[in-house]
Amino acid sequence: MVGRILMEANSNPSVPNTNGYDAGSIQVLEGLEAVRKRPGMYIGDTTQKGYLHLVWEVVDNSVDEAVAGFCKNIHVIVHPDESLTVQDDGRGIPVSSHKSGKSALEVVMTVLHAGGKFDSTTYKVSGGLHGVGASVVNALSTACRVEVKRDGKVWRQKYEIGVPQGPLEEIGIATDTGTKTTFKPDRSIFKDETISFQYDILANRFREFAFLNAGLAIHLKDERTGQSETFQHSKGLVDFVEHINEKKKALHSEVIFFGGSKDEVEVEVAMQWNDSYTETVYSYCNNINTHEGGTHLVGFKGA
Ligand code: 0RA
Repeated sequence: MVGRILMEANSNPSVPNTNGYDAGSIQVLEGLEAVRKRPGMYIGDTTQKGYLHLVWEVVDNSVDEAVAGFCKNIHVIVHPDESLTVQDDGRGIPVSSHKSGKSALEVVMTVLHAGGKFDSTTYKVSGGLHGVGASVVNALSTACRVEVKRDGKVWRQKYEIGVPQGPLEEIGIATDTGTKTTFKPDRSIFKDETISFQYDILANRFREFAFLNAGLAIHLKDERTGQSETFQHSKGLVDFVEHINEKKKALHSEVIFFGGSKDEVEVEVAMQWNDSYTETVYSYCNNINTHEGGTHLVGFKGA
């Protein structure tokens, strides 16, 4: 589904003033309305789970950039006011003008399903069954700010509940590239006061990402508590299996590892026997744990 995120010139009191930006346009974002009206359709639910989904959406986009081979570091910072920043050192979301006259960045941030994936050749692999993209996170945030470093410049655009608060602006010079997104979830959507970015849940997912994507460094910092950690595993799946077998007695010291690719499908396997009677098998597809298995696991077991 593709829908624009705009609203009829402020007829809806839940949409903030766009400060004259796009004021001439009666065009508006049914998409934004759809997301805000039925958030569950886009992020599952509006409990703790849906709230964390916002983080996964934004981090997934940076992980995709890492899978594509352009990003080595992802910083995730939880701020004291429960806003959250995801910063990567990838190529930066393109800022060039789209045929609509809007920047590619604005399209990514305001049009449903235009996030990250651009075209089928850019990313061969993209996880996220729920890859609904940054525009959904934007629509469900009271404030969102994206900064892109590209072509020697720093670009920035700000939004409130998905609505741009001005044009994409050039705000400085850059010597490197990347994308930084800061968003503050709208607590009129996530009403339960006990909902928060739980450190351990974030840490566990980022650890898993680091095992699944050898070399990728994910730096987590919680400014609410001062806690911080970097997840990085140069040996990827081999490190993962060693971690899983840490408290067990391995029957051979070296983890068996092999992989290959065919028809643009890449496969990796790591395994190590231990002296227990139970088998532990984890299978993933595009960074997502396939709890119910699949043809990848059937093929492996058959072989
Ligand atoms: C498509 C094309 C290009 C960059 C990205 C997507 C991109 C998206 C995100 C989202 C978060 N971080 C990101 N980093 C990169 C650029 C293609 C090019 O430069 O040729």
